[in-house]
Amino acid sequence: MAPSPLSAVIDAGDDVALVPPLNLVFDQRGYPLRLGPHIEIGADEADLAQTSSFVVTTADDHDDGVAGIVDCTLREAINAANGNVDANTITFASNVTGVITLHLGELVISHDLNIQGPGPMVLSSR
Ligand SMILES: [Ca+2]
Ligand SMILES: [Ca+2]
Repeated sequence: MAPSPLSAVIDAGDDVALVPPLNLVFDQRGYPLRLGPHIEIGADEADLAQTSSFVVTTADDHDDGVAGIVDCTLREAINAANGNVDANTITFASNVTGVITLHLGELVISHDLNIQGPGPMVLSSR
C-alpha cells in the first residue's frame, strides 16, 4: 500500500538503493522507485499528483485518491479536475486503449472540462 500523501516516509528513504550493489529500479508494485526528490521508506513509492492538465495512464476504473503521473484513471483525472477550476484538460497516454468499464458508477463532471480521447476505434467507455 502506498503511503498517504502526508506521510513522513515520503522522500525520507536512502537513495543508496538506486545504485550498486542494489540497483533497484522499481518498487514492489512496479512503479519507478524514485518519484520526487528521494525514495520513500518502505516497499511502495508514493505517486506524484498531476496538478494542471491530466494524462490518463490506465484503462482501469479505480480511485486511489491520486491522479498520479504513474497511475491515473479517467475517474481520478475527472475528480482532480473537479477540484481545480483551472485544470480543464484530460488526455490519454498512447498505451491506454480498449474499453474503460466504469465499475464504480457514473463519472461526475462539475465544471467545463475538455477530454481529448484518441477516438472510439482506440478507446471507449461503458
Ligand atoms: Ca519519493
Ligand atoms: Ca491513482
